[in-house]
Amino acid sequence: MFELPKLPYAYNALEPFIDELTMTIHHTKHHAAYVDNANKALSGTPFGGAPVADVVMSLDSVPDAVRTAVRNNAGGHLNHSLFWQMMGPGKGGSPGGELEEAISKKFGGFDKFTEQMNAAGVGRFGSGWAWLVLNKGELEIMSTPNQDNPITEGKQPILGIDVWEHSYYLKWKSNRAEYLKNWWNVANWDFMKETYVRLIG
Ligand code: MN3
Repeated sequence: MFELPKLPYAYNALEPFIDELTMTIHHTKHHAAYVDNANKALSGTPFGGAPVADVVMSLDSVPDAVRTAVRNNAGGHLNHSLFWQMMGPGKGGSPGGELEEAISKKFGGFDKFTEQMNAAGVGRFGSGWAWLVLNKGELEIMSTPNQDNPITEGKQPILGIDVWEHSYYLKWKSNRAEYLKNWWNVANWDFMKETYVRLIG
């Protein structure tokens, strides 16, 4: 059974970039619903006690009857569990270290990287995520629809930004580009660097 993880900071901690009401609803309603619905879909399947990343990695083996529900809700649980850790109060700036070197080399500089991530987020039609992933050892920017996570296609997520309207609409209204521009002020690079170093280990 999955459980809703505690938010690692207060609901108002990411102000003014992400507002308290958005964070409260996003965590206590949206994420909580993904957890509940994933538990319902997986009960009675062999995946009942499996870690959420294992489930999302093995969607092909999930019974047909519940596969779509698992894809959306276990995916939503995994994505948001990562997303809360990818943000933090008093964060932002650039990653430094090996991750920044790799980003600069791949994308032609850190600013070019954030521009391309923002473009991936703005370009995602409807709901989804913009991602920085490792694909066969290479950094890559991509986006996914709905609650799909890159691990389903064998890519390792380093950073994911939620571009569902529920993640920005109360504050930024229809301006997803402005939300994305401001999102970098809460980027918790310590978490992304830890992930990167573990993956390239
Ligand atoms: Mn969301």
